[in-house]
Amino acid sequence: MTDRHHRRARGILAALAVTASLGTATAAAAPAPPTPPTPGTFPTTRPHPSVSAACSAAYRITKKLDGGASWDMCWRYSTDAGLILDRVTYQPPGGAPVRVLTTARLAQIHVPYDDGGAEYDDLTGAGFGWGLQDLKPAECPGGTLSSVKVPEVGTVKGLCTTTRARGHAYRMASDSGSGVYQAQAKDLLVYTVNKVGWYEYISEWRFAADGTIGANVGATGSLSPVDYNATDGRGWPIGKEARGYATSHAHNVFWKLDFGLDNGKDRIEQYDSTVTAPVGDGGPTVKTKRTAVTKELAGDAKNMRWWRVVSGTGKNADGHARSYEIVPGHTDTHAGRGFTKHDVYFTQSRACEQYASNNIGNCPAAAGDSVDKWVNGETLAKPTVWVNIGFHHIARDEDQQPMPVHWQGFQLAPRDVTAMNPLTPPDLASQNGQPDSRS
Ligand SMILES: [Cu+2]
Repeated sequence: MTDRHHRRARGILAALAVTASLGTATAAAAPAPPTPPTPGTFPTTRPHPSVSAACSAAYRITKKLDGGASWDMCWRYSTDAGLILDRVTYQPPGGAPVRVLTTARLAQIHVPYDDGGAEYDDLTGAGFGWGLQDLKPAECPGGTLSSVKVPEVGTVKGLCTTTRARGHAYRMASDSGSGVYQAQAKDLLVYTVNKVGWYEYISEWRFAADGTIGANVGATGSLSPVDYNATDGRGWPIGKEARGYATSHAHNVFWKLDFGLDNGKDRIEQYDSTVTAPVGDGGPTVKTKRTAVTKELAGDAKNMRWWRVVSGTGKNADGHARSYEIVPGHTDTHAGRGFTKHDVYFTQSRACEQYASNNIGNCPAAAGDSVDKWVNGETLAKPTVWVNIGFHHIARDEDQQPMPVHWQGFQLAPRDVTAMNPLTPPDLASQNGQPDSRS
């Protein structure tokens, strides 16, 4: 801990974490043999055999949401990554199941302090996985708490699966009379709470009936009590008068997404739109350009720029290639490290490339141990997507005590997964291509 550049393990879990980083990533549940779908989990439709989840009932999450859409996935637990979701499959109402993600999980929470004195890799260097918290039923309202076997810790009632209202799914006034087409939606929520030192991270996945996926991490718990030395201007006074300077720091959260849309080969596309000033009597014009991302890329978020993952095999009923768009939430991109400098990384999938920094995937010595090093010109035959969302945390008086949850994350929005809004009511189903002009 004397070397200021050394990545410190922190808190009471430090000793455990050191043991852990010497070991291998361990899933709580050994891969279970494929089992037939549990009868009754899909009230009206049986999952297609090729996309049914290959896990036992205890490690399977299936939910049919209001409006008739279903989600189906398997979960496992790693003492490094925490919760891992596999074979995430969306089934629109009346349609066939669509495999969206092969595997999705956190890939690091990197916490550098502004004075350069401390820098933590919470997943692979500070015991994130071992810090899984027991949840009380009240913390999982209306849902189910599942038991998670955490090596060296025991069984933790740590996984909540529930639904939560999110308001309107859509609304449209009818063109005849005073009718209104509207639907109130509920999302499927899957979350854990992991304690790392004084922080507690709520790691949440949200699955909407319209096919949207949300990934968010909420940080709560308490500010680190050993980092109250910011008299160098790199903090914020949170005690009486000008005392108790909590040191500012960043939480750079990384997710690792392996898609396999429709069980096929994915490709990546980047879109950029440029806006011109008004020309003559006309208005401003906008031109949108598509760039195929065929080689590994460290991508930077930019105004009017977005990326999507496109299926190489799957098409919707209109003949359009299915895709998911990456929709980042607010981010503070931290320029301090090669792996935090960029907002997305697309790398050729490799078994040893597991964590965005402080990688423990046993890559060859020359391979580097962070995601930026793995962007080295390879062709993206099987892309892995890394999303980096940063939060620069300048503490405030309200952060004590406990600290209110601050959230950071992104969405995966379906783009042409179905030919229309999957929740379209039957009366409007004919309006594909052009809305009814009477409206
Ligand atoms: Cu913080």
